[in-house]
Amino acid sequence: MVWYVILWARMWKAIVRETSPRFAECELTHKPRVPIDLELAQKQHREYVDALKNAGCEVTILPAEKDLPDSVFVEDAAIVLDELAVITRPGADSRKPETLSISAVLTPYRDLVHIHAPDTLDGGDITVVGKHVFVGISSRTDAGGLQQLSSYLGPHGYRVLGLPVTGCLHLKSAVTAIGEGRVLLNRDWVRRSAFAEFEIVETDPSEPEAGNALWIGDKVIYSSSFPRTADRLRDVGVEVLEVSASECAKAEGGVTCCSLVFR
Ligand code: CIR
Repeated sequence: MVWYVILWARMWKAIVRETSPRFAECELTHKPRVPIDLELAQKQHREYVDALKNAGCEVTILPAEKDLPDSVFVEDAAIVLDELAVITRPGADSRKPETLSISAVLTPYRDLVHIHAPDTLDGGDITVVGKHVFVGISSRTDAGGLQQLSSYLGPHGYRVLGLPVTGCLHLKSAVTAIGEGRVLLNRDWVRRSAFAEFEIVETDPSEPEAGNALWIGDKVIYSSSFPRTADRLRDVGVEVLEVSASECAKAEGGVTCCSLVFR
């Protein structure tokens, strides 16, 4: 019994939410609105859940939130670290109610703290590399959100650094961790020098949106839309689990956006 509890505690957990039937009404900032195929989006989401399982996650699937078009992007509602979970206050008004159900599902796993009004912060703006927490200052995350996050994480030994995000929605559209001390980044969207102490893999210049990868243990879940950058990942020994993510991309989401992954 004791061993079972220890093994369970070490297991990766992933929280996802089924796609809203109103997904096509998603927020858009940088991309033009193009038709989203809801059935295909739902199929791709199931494929994504399978990839999470293949990467070793125990997956909790929340039911769709009918009236919250972007709620499949659970990443924006919380930041889950070993020590605590921070419930965010998303920058887009249509997304603020998404945090309610995410608080409830995280309660058994972590102590929760909250980003309070008037400040805002989206989980997609947070890239964690070890004890370094990079915070994108974007159209969704403001300086006050950064300050609140710093005050929560500083006492746990995290170094929190704000970085301007240009050209894309969130910091994680531009840079994500793909291993211990290793990042994948698009140098046109984020300051490369901020990551100088890490090993850097750059996105292929023909694939600007390729900076978003979901690292879980010894694997990376990655969109099949970026074959050139996927080759670069394989070249440095990363095991890539490819998923089709075309419909999320139309809503300005990537592979990290659709889950909260933690142990
Ligand atoms: C939004 O604009 O909020 C959504 N349409 C896309 C959010 C993607 N989330 C993420 O990158 N973490």
